[in-house]
Amino acid sequence: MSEIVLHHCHQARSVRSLWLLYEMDIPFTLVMHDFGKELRSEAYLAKHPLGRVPAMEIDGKVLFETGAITEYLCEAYDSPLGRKPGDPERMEWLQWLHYAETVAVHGATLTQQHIVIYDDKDRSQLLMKLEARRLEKALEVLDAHLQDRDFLLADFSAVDISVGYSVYIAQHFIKIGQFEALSEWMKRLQARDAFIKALMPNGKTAIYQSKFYGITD
Ligand SMILES: N[C@@H](CCC(=O)N[C@@H](CS)C(=O)NCC(=O)O)C(=O)O
Repeated sequence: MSEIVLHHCHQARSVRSLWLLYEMDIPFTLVMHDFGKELRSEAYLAKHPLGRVPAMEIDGKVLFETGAITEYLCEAYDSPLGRKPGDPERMEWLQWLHYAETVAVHGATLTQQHIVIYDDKDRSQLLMKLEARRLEKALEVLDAHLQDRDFLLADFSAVDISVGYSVYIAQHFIKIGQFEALSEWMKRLQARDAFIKALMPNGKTAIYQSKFYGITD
């Protein structure tokens, strides 16, 4: 069995890896970081050259990028949450795995605009509007896909985790109640023990202090 260490910040993309580890019931060590300067320490930059989370140490080697971590863990542990080459759902599994980042980048830009930049004069209303609209369109695609199914594939899989985290972030900027199938899917995901555990308050500062960040004008 591999020795796994996950570097994580509360509510950051590393939630995907943490949630997956809990779903897979794999033993690991969790190293929590504060979101901010701590990630730029020399020690952490040696693990992730951009000082981002997650970084996962696996038997002394470091792997970063949530998509790669998801694919690696599912393969290495032969998990039913993955879809191996040759599986009829392999193509769709890969598509949603990467779509998770298409959704997340809009959430990340909006996080930067609303939260990381704290002086109003430095924010761009235009960028916030544009990104909120692009995020909404990306959610529309998910809602349409989820019309007649409970999960992105036939059963719950690792891609529900990857995309689910992106929608968790999106909820801070877009009212997802307008998307019925997407909202029901999110409720199913948020009720899972592993999701609840991965997002449990843990003494570290939350990135999202408010439930919703709207555009002011
Ligand atoms: N595509 C990467 C994105 C990683 C990423 O940007 N993580 C953010 C948290 S959501 C981060 O660590 N930001 C810290 C920073 O930029 O200082 C992945 O999926 O792992």
